[in-house]
Amino acid sequence: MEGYRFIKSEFLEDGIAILVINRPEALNALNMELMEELDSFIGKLPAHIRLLVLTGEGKAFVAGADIAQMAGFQPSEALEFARKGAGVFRKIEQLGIPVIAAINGFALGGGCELAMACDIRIASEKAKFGQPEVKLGIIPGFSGTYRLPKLIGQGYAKELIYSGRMIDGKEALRIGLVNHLLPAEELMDFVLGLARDIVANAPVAVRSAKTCINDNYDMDGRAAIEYENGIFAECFSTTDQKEGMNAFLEKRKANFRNS
Ligand code: CO8
Repeated sequence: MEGYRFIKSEFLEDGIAILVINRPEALNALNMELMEELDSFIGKLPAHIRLLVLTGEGKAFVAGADIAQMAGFQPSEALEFARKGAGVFRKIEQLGIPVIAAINGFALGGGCELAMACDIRIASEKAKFGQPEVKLGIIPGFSGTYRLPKLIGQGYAKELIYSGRMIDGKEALRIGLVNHLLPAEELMDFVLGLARDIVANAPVAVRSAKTCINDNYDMDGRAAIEYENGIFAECFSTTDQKEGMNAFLEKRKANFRNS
């Protein structure tokens, strides 16, 4: 898509889109304009796109919110920016297609929070992670205090948020912040391989699984299981369920239609 200053994109033939945060001179720091662009891009994703890969240009994924822009904020402006960022990240989390963060470099503060809003995180060995906000006299403001403990547990999340310590990919892998760690030159091939595996599956089923996992997060166990039962049953009203099962029984490759 054209007309953006801080993001660029590529659309691959399998319905895979790559969104690159492209402000390398400031290590892809998120300012309000960049956040608006992200919001607009996500809102205008073409209907045939089945999966989005998010990555950064240069040596950073995203090195956080733009400190130069935030420095003079009044509380009301900080609230507006925090709500904007949290809202955009929530839209990414709830997008009807999977989103993979290909973490090529620094993922700090708002950058780590952006990665956590994605469904799957795959990192290069050059990546570094952290929530250094307390070093700046603030706390995570794009939902980091909500998502980090859910992802890696309260104990480790508190250690990282209170200390502001930067961790490397190996540690991020060990604590479950990322799923895989790869040499930098292999990152994109690995991510696209996984992306192609995912888009080969029934799109409605992948979308339903995402909805289920996301919504179950905030439910109690009994409600979550009941909710899953309902969504599972709905799959049986789709042509893709019939196609998937018939293809298995007829020993052929399924031809899914996203319906
Ligand atoms: N904001 C603005 N500019 C940045 C940022 C940032 N977060 N990160 C890097 N830059 C700029 C640098 O100022 C520098 O600009 P210039 O060349 O004009 O001096 C350029 O990018 C290159 O950076 P460095 O020279 O510092 O590169 P190094 O390789 O030496 O260091 C680091 C890399 C360690 C990543 C270092 O740049 C750094 O510490 N950056 C800041 C990291 C940080 O603190 N991030 C958290 C920000 S706070 C946040 O994200 C809160 C989210 C919630 C907000 C809620 C809304 C109110």
